[in-house]
Amino acid sequence: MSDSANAGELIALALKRAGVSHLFTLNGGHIWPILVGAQEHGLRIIDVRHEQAAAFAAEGWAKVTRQCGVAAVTAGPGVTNSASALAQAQSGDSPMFVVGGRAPVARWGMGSLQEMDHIQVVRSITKRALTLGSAEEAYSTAADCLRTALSRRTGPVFMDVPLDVLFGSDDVPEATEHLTPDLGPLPDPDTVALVARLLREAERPAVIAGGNVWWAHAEDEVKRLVEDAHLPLNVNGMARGVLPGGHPLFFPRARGKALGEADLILVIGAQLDFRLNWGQPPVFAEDARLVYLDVDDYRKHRPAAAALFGDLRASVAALAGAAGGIPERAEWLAHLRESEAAARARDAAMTQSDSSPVHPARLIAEVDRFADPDAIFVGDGGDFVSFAGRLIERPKPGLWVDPGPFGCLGSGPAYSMAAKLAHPQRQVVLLAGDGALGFSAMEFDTMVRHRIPVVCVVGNNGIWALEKHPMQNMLGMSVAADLAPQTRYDKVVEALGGYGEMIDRPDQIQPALKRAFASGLPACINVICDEHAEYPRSSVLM
Ligand SMILES: Cc1ncc(C[n+]2csc(CCOP(=O)(O)OP(=O)(O)O)c2C)c(N)n1
Ligand SMILES: [Mg+2]
Repeated sequence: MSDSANAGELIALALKRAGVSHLFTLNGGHIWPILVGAQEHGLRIIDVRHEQAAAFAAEGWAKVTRQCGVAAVTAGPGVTNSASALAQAQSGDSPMFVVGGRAPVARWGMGSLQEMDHIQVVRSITKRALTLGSAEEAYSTAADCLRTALSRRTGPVFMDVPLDVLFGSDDVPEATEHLTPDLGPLPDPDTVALVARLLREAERPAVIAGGNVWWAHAEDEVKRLVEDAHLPLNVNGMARGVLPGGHPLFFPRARGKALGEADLILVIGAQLDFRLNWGQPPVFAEDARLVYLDVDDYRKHRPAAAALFGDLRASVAALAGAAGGIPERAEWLAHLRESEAAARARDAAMTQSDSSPVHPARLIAEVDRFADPDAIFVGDGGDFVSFAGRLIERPKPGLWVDPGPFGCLGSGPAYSMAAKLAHPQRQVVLLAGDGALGFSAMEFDTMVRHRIPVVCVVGNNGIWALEKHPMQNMLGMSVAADLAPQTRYDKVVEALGGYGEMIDRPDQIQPALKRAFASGLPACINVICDEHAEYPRSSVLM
């Protein structure tokens, strides 16, 4: 390496030294020095077919590794194509860094190719958005962007680099920048003691844990807290798997009772958004006292009896230490267990259906039965993913990835490829609705070229079910809610060099999965599903 390098190389070097191993991208002249720098410094470059996939892959990388995922996209349309992923990362707190090209400063305002002030567009969907001012700042600013993405409330950071700045050069720095993320203040001991007292006094305590538990690496601490203090747990977002299915303190199917009848609710790393009915009845009991533990007070719009904001892992650990030895509320837990068991029994009829075309719940149950305990499931779709989210339980967090509250269809193929790249030894199963798969099926070409053998199972019902069924229920009719029946997505994947087959009976599912994994190729099992099998939804998602 020579003593000086252009800004592109310096950015690549900062990434490499910060531990970034993969760069998701799609070519464009505005980012050539970054691509050349990445190649020089040994980052694995995964070039996709649409910038949306580059940015979603970076986000997916973050979701399965908790490292900052990185994408480089060209100026103008490259950046606008990554906007959905930035917004999804912002609403799901995924740490990612998107580097964009930018028209040169020297001709700014004169109408260069793809000239656009990206910052105006991405400011509201990122934690931080900036334009690099000079090659001298390239290395330290890139390192600082990674640190920002991983600090406090984690999230997406965007930096664009004007073409003339990118070709400017500076000395290569010797060591890496200081990269330790800022996790926020440590918990106040008096507040910890207060929360422990509230817990001790509560008769019907309950816990809801959300995605920040995952981002803060606090899953073991949450487990310790609920086990030591005998607290019933519900989870959402990336906190899925904090307790495994069947754990005596885990109540995914009795959430309504646990939170709706509690007198004290610990909200740990979760937002009071639509998923929790904004913290209002009937999901949250009207007169329950609330306690917040999170990195900050974002979306905590209900008064609380106490709050610990800051280093979430340290807060939960402190509380677990202070709350141990609280006696079990046997009656409360028995009441919840009864409700949990009844709800699980009700699902059996769906998961055992022998119908052809296949009931989506049966398909999900079969895939779940087939998969390894450490398999990573990626969900991308409507009702099909709702069935999966309800029926598939993971033994650990990080083994279930979905779009989160932003809900962007089409993120699945990119999330899956990132998951498989991060964990090559594990099975990665993409559960895709037929509608969802249409958004980015061309990424199977990326998977073929880069040898990323994800197995995709399509719940092919020929409709946009999550819209069609509610539309019919609410409006008595549906518009623009149909797809073609039995579209050959398997042939699309086969044509791109992958493995594909189409099936329509439940007994064909296990053998097809076996063949798909044995092929060693990116694969698509296209399963014709019953379009009338409606997801039993209690509310319209809005
Ligand atoms: C980018 C984007 N466009 C539209 C929607 C609205 N939407 C949510 S679910 C859904 C239907 C999905 O259909 P499919 O993937 O076939 O799954 P199914 O519901 O049929 O199981 C639609 C259109 C969305 N969430 N994201
Ligand atoms: Mg569908």
